[in-house]
Formats: sequence, C-alpha cells, structure tokens
Amino acid sequence: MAGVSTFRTSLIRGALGAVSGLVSAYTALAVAELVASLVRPRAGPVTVVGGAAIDRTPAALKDYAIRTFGENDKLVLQFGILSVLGLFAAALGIASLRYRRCGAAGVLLFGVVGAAAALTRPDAQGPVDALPSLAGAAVSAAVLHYLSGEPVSRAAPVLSTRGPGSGPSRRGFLLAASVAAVAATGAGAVGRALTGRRGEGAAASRAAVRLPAPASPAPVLPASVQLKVADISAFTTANEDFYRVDTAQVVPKVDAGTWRLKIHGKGVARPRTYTYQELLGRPLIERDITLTCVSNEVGGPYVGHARWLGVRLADLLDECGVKPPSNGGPADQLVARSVDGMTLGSPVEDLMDGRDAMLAVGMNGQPLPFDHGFPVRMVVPGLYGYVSACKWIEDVELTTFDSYDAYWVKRAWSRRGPIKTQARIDTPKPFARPAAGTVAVAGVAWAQHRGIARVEVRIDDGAWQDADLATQAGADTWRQWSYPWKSAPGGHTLTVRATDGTGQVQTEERTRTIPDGASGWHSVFVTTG
Ligand SMILES: Nc1nc2c(c(=O)[nH]1)N[C@H]1C(S)=C(S)[C@@H](COP(=O)(O)O)O[C@H]1N2
Ligand SMILES: [Mo]
Repeated sequence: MAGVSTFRTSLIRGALGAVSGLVSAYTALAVAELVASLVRPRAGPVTVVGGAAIDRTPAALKDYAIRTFGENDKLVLQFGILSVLGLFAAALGIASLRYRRCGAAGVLLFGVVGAAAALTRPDAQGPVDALPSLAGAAVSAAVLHYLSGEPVSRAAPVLSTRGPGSGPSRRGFLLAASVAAVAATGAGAVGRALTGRRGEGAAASRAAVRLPAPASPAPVLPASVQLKVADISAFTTANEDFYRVDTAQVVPKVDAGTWRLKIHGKGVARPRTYTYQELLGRPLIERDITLTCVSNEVGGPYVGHARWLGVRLADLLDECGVKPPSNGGPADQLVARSVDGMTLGSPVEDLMDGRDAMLAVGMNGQPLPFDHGFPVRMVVPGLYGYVSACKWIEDVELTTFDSYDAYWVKRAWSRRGPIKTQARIDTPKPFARPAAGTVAVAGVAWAQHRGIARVEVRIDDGAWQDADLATQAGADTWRQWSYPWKSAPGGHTLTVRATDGTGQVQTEERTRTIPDGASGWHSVFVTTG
C-alpha cells in the first residue's frame, strides 16, 4: 500500500508541477502581450516566432498548408506554436520540482529564442522588439520559481518536500497559481485593450476617407458580364468575400494620416515621398482588374475580381524620373516593401508599358479594407499577386533582378510571374448529383491582360464544345462562361479549357503551383440520374 500511496503522491506532485509550468507560460504570454501593446503589437512572441516559422517553411510544406488549411493556415500555425509551448512548459514545470533553477533557466531560454525571433523580423524596429519576449520570460521565470519551491517565508511550503516536515501545502499552491493566472489574465486584457486603441486611430483615419471621383472612370459594366446561372461566381467579388493571401498574422493597421510612400533607388532622378492626401489629390483612375494568386491550384479559390481606384503607377515613376529599361532606364525591377517587411518585385517594363498598373486606394467603392492593404496597395493587371500586389505598401525601390531577390523569389518561386490562362468549373461541384436532363455547366476563365476569346467544354472523351461566353468586360478581367449540357444518366467527367485573346489554347500540361503557377485543365466528376 505504501508503494501505491507514494505513486499517488508523485503523480499529484507531477500534475501540480505541470500546472505550475503551464501557469507560468500563460503568465509569460500575457505579460508579453501587455509589453508588446506598449512597444509594438507585432513584436509579441507568438507572432514573431510564427513569422520566423513562416519565413523558414520549405515551399512544399507551405504549399501543403495553404492547400489543406486554406486561409486558416496562420491560425493552425499559431495553435501549433501554443501547443508546443504548452508541452515544453508542462515538462519544465515537472523538471523544476527536482531542479528548481532548471525550470526558471528553461523559461529564460524560451525568452531568448522569442527575443532573437523578434530582432530578426524584417519589420523589427530595433532592440525594443526584444522586450515583450524578455519581459514575459522574466516574470514567468519568477512565477515558476515561486510555484515550484518553498515560498519566501518558508512557513508554508508549496510543493517542495525537501525540508523536514515541510509537506506540500496544496492549498497554498493553488492560491498562488490562481493569483498568477488571474493577474496574467488582467495584464493580457489590458494589453489587448491598448493594442485595440492603437488600431482605433487607423480605423478612424479610414472612416474619415472620402474617395474622390475618378478622373478616368471605368466604363459602366454591362449587365451581360454576369450570366444568369445559379452558383456561378459573381462577376464582381464583394470585399468581404475576396480571397486573402499574405504572411501577416496580425493585419497591419496603418494610420493614413501618418502614412508615407517613398520612391527611390537606381535611376530615380528625383526621389520623392508622398502622403495619402497627396495621392488622393491626383487624377485617379478606376479600373476593373481580376487578381490571382500563384498558389491557386487548378480549380482553386484564390482569384477574385474588384473595381479598383488609384493612381497610375507609371505617372508617379515618370514624375520621379524613372525610365523603363526599353528607354535606357538602369533598373529592371521595382521592389515594393510593405510596413510588415514583405517585399515583392515586379518588372519595371511591365509597369510602364501602358497597362493600368496602379497604387490603389479604393476597392469596389470603399477605401481599401485593412485585410486588403489599407491605406495603399499595388494592383497590376496580368501579374500574379506575389510579384505585384503589395498590400500596406510604404516603400518603392528601383533596382535590378540581378542584384536583389524579393521574399518569394528567395523561397524558390519564379522571378517573373505572368498569370497563366485558367478556366474553372463553378457548377456543378465535384461529385454533385444533378438530375438528368439539361444541366448548366458554368464558371469563370481568366488570362489577365490577354483576355479570354473562347471557352470549350468536353464531356468524358467527347469532342470539345463551345461554351456560351458572357460579355468580356476587358482584357484584364475574368470572363464567365456556361454550357447547357444535355446529360445522360450516369457518371461523367466534365473538363474545361480556355483560349486567351492572343489565340493561345490553355495547356493541358498539369504543373504544380511552384515555381510560377499551376497549369492544366480543370475537370469535375459528377453523377446524373
Ligand atoms: N504586404 C503583403 N502584401 C502582399 C502579400 C503579403 O504576404 N504581404 N501577399 C501577396 C499575394 S501572394 C497575393 S496573391 C495578394 C493577395 O491580395 P489579397 O489578399 O488582397 O487578395 O497580395 C499580395 N500582397
Ligand atoms: Mo499569391
């Protein structure tokens, strides 16, 4: 019996050790949140470790994460980080029962890892970025040290059984742990409120924006750009429904009043800085442009259409004295940098070849939503987002492709990213069971800046049939198509392919998204009956 009770005692001790580890880790995160709210919200330990993990994730794994978790990829990552932290914390708590100093030292080590991650973030603002992790770790180490040993007074030992007759006082331990947890929750709540207040300035600046009327409006969209087919993607994607792809775990909240855009670099005869009001005061263009992500699989969801309002980028570059390479300019790459340190590189030639490359301030009649780059982002027809569509932009540097690789290029993606021709079947869905008879097969096709000239549908191994096309809004937009399929009962594979405005038929060759975008025909299997 003695053996059993010893076992029970050590089990309880172990559990209490794990609890003290978890409580101290929780304290660390809460204190770090409070300090981060004072220093810089994006310097919090989970955010910086998550950012470091995102930056170091091999391309294939990142591709897998986007495929599997979609736009929840960052939530899954943060949950993973917290789980790992929780496991280590519990282990440290148990270890510190026997080796009290080890626990505290382990916690401090975590603090150093967090601080290192914070200092090496591309948007780090200096040594202060290390503070949230270090402060969190210091308080956490003290909490763990206290919980895992005798209290200062020695009168009411908490967990230690080291001293003669000093059995663990479980009530004292629970009290101390609860006090720590409650205090930490309070600190975390204060931190969150302070961070929220920071965001309020940005939100107020956005609410105050009155978008001017465009000097060059987009043509009115004819109703015929939208086919009357249930379940086809809306021609214009609502801002709330627009896909979001970026590496930001905390969406940057930028105050338009203090925002500045700097244009500088190689061959920039007159470097300049622009304010938001200066941009709004210029002649604005309004254009319909469909955006696509290079990570979009064949048939995937990362494509959306909006009406953008902004300043023609070529005009600004011109004003700064930039010449395209074809006109003797020394810079062939424009590197856009965001407030969160992201870099995207676009060919200067493309930006100045007459297409509607712009610094957008408006999206579907609204100031840009925070998720989509408020106050200003780039939008370039014909190029995948990762080489053109910089959100939360604050710096434009002219350079060469030979001398600088932007973020995704360092991670095995192609330097150049023209959008590949794609067609997608929106309806019927894969493995749908439509009633036999005439089934509306419909979807969208895109080949931005070349346009869509033709869409064909094939049933099983039959001949290609022309689909009906909606009106083409422009070469830079997607185009809806539909095909009234007279179906026979049974299982069928439906395949679609598009031809772009240059007469090039979309290739059948299936490629992965890495390095320069997926190609191949989309098909779905359905059963009619
Ligand atoms: N600052 C910043 N801008 C960014 C990115 C990013 O990670 N950070 N991702 C790019 C990518 S890969 C794409 S496809 C588009 C997506 O824009 P959206 O989220 O508004 O749809 O933004 C681009 N701009
Ligand atoms: Mo993308």
